[in-house]
Amino acid sequence: MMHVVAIVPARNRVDSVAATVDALLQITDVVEVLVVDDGSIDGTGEIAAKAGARVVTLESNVGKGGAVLAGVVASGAPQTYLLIDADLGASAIHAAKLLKPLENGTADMTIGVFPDRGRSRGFGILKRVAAEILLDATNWRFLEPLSGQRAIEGSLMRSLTMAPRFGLEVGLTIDVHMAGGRIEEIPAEFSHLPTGRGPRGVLHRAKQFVDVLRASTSRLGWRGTLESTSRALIRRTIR
Ligand SMILES: Nc1nc2c(ncn2[C@@H]2O[C@H](COP(=O)(O)OP(=O)(O)OP(=O)(O)O)[C@@H](O)[C@H]2O)c(=O)[nH]1
Ligand SMILES: [Mg+2]
Repeated sequence: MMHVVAIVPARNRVDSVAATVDALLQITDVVEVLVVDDGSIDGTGEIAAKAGARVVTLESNVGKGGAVLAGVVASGAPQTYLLIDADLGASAIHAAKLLKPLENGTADMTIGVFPDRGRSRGFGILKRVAAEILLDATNWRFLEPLSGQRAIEGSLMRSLTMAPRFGLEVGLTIDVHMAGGRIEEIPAEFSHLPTGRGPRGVLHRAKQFVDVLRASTSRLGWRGTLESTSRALIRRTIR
């Protein structure tokens, strides 16, 4: 049996956080679910606590990377972390699959790959840019470079510097690779609540874009980031 702490960064997810917590608590190795309430104004923290999570409350919004770091700091020293988005709801139960390779000692970080139908209905451009950045950094083409569903070996996670805001995932992949960690993508039957293509979705993507480029620039330099990004964008126009 492993000793797993699940960290769920959440901002205004009163709609889905309770079901997410509930599902994670059903996973045998999960000893605690830590919801980091990042300046929510909709009662996310209260409902998460009612569902059985320990809640870390951040008074004002610090962003996903900072919230996960706050979770790690509050976590003690578990053997393994699960990072799970608050909008997974009941499908968070499938996070159990992410733990297997760590339990077997064949990976240091696993990344959950959504089934096609559960994928973001975003624009795909950011995903392509992130995939290209990670290809250059790691020599591996990731299917789901932005997936926030991960299992990570505990001491490795505690040794890393989290990239701010939505740079978190790209930063983690680069940093785990640089630290010599083995990374594996695992298909899992997750589903989430996509932001979609409306104004909120566009704003969300724009913010994510800036954060991903920042995470890349601070790790690979601006020249490398520019190269990967332009290659991803040019390929998109040619197709
Ligand atoms: N800590 C923190 N978490 C956030 C913030 N914004 C979003 N999140 C959380 O990050 C996770 C992913 O956010 P989503 O809005 O689902 O983003 P996404 O899945 O990349 O976007 P879509 O594919 O469009 O759904 C969820 O658990 C959110 O609650 C924030 O400002 N701070
Ligand atoms: Mg989502």
